[in-house]
Amino acid sequence: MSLVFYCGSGSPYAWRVWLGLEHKALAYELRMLSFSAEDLKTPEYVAVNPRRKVPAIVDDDFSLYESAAILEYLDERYADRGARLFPGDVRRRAVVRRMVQEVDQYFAAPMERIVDQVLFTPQENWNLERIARARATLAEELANWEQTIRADWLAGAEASAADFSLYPLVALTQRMQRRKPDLEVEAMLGPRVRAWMRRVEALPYLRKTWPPHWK
Ligand SMILES: N[C@@H](CCC(=O)N[C@@H](CS)C(=O)NCC(=O)O)C(=O)O
Repeated sequence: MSLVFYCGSGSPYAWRVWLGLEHKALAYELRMLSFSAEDLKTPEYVAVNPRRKVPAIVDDDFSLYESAAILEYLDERYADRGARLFPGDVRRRAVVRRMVQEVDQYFAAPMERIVDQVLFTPQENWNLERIARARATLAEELANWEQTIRADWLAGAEASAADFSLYPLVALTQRMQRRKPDLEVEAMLGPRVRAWMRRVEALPYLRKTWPPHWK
């Protein structure tokens, strides 16, 4: 078996796959691509992911991109390894899939709008109204997650793809605050979300997957 994981430091989508690989205790080769060196635009990488984004994996002769699909693939292909990312029970599995969708549909979009402004736009050109609208949406979403959490993990007693999808985006939101302190991210985090974050941060492999340029 040869499993190659193409990652980019700080990408929340790549980070979820990294957490998934570690959770399942899979052996993989990490290839950390550089956005600034344009590694994602090389013909070799475009052959793996024509959308020129991370993450992607190559499992022997099979390439796959899109982080949510990768998590499902890894869990099914390596069902007998490590812990599950999606529960075996059909209804519980449907709930985890729903949560991953909710993260991608409702949390990721405003997060990307903030990243686009705060990280990739010179400060003098920031659209403060756009940032404020995105922040308000994130605050609403975090309030929803605060209500959703009823156990140790988002979908119950065990960590799942849902936790690995949401956590990197919340961590990235906190990171944005370093550039724009009045985002007041901490004010958006309720007690259950905070306790959940501490549980994710206590996972033995979390540090290993921390974005290298954040360390
Ligand atoms: N829906 C994709 C999103 C992947 C994505 O947007 N990756 C970003 C990094 S966070 C990327 O590679 N961007 C490169 C670029 O736009 O040049 C997934 O879930 O895998």
